[in-house]
Amino acid sequence: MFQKVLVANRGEIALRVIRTLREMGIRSVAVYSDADRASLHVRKADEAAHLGPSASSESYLSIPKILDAARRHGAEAIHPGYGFLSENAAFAQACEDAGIVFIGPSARSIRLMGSKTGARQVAKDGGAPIVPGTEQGLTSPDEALEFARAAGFPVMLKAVAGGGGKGMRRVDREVDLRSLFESASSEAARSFGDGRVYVEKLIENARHIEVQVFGDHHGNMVHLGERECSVQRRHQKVIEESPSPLVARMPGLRERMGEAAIKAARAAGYYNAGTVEFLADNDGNFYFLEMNTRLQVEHPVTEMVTGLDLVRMQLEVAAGGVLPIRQEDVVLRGAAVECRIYAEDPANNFFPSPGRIARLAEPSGPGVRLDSGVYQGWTVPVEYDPMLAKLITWAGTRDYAIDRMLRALGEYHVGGIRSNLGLFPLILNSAGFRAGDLDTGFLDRFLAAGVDWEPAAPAEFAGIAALVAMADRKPEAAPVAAGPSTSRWLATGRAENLR
Ligand code: MV4
Repeated sequence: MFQKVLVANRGEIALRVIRTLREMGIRSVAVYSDADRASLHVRKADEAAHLGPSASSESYLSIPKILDAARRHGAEAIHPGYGFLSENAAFAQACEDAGIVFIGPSARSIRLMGSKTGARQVAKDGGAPIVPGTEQGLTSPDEALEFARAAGFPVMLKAVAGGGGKGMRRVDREVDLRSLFESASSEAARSFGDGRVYVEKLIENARHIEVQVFGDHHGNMVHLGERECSVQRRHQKVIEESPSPLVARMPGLRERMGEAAIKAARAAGYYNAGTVEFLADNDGNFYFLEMNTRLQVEHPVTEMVTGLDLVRMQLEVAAGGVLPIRQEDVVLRGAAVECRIYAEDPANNFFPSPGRIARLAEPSGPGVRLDSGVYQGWTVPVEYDPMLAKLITWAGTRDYAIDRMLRALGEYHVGGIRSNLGLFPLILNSAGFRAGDLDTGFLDRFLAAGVDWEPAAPAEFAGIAALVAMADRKPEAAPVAAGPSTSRWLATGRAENLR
C-alpha cells in the first residue's frame, strides 16, 4: 500500500479522502490556493503544499504545479476527487509518465468516455441499451433533420464533447431545427472548444438513475446498486438517494441495470470507481446516457447502503489489490438520502451567497453523516463551487431515512450567509417526493408551483439574535424545561434563565 498520497482537490471531498487515508495509516498531502489558506482540508491533512493564486487555472487545474507538489512531498499516488482534473485524461497520463499512480481509471478509459458519441459506441458495442440516435458528430443540420424525420420529434441535440447539459437543445418542430443546431454547436464550441453536435430521440419525463461500478486491474468488476438523482435544478443535483424508489419496486430492474452498467464499463476496459448514468422511464425501460469516470459527489448514499468505503477500495485497487468483494457479497441494506447544502439563496433565484459563516450548528446522532468542508468563522470563497456540505441520513426504510433527514435538518443552522437549507423540508414533505414519484422535471415543477420564502418578522430576528448572543456569553446558564405551548426558542433562550 502507498505510504503517502496527495489529494488534488479542496473542500469536503478532500477532507473525505483525507479521513480514509488517516484510517489506513497513509500520510496525506493537501494542496491549496491563496483562497484556501484557512480551509479545513489544509488543517486536517498531514502535509500541505501551496499551489498559487485563487484562480483554478493557476492552482487546482494546474497539472505541472500538482505534479511538482507530489514530487516535492514524496507522494506515490494522487487522488483527484471530483471536478477539477478528475476526468482529465491528460492528467491521468501525466501522472503515469511521472511515475505517480493516478487513483482512478486509465487515461484511455477517461478519453473513451469523455466523447459522448464515443461512449455511446462503446456502450452499444458492449451490449448496453442506448437512446436511439447517431454515434457520430453531424456535419450539418440536414443530417439531424434526416434522423428526426425517421425517428420522429421531439429530438435532443447534444454536444459530442458535452456533459452537464451544455450544448444541449430540445427540438420539438422541424422549423426550429436549423437555428437550434447552430446555437447548440456554438455553445459547444464556446464551452468545450469542440462544436460537434449529434442527435438522439428525446426521452420525455425520464428519471436520472445511475449505477455505481467498481473494477480492479485483474478483470474483476461489480456493481454496487443504483442512485436516484432526479431531484436536480439546471443539471445541479440537489437530493440523491439509494435505492431508487423506482428500481426498488420493479422486480429484476436492479440486476438488469447493473449488468448493463458492467457491460458498458467492461467495454471501456474500466477499472477503479465509475458511474454509469441511465435515463429510465416508469415502465422499467432504461438507456445508457454517459459514464462518469470519477468518484461522485453522491457516493456516500452508496456507502451507507452497502457498508463499503469506496475511497478505501479505490486506494486498494489502485495499489494493485484484488477487489475485496464479489457481486454476491453486495447487499443493499436500508435506505440513504443525501441533501446538498449550497451557499445560495433560494429566495433570490439561487444566487450564490459566499461570505463569512458567522454561525454554524451541525446535526449529528443516529444514522446521520455530515460530509462538510466548512467551519464557523470561515469565509466561503467566491472562486469555487458554493457547495458547503452534504447531509446524509440512513435508516431501515426510505420513509424513516426521510424522517431522520427532517430531524437532522432541524438541528442544522448556517448563519451569516444564505443557504438552501430551508428548501429541503418543503421538498421532503411533498406528496410527490414521499411517494418516490420523481423525474428530472420534478424540482422545476415544484419550484414553479410557488414556494413561500416569507422571512420571519425582523423584530423576531432581533430578539433571537439577542438571546443567542446572551447564551454565548453565559454558556453555563441552564435552560429551564418549557411547557407544551412554549416554542423551542423560548425553551432554550428565555432571557430570565440567563443568569
Ligand atoms: C437526455 C434527456 C432526454 N432525452 N437525452 C442532461 C444532461 C446530459 N447528461 C443528458 N441530459 C439529458 N439527456 C435524451 N435523449 C434528458 C436529459 C436531462 C437530464 C438528464 C439527467 C439529469 C437531469 C436532466 C435534466 C434535464 C434533461
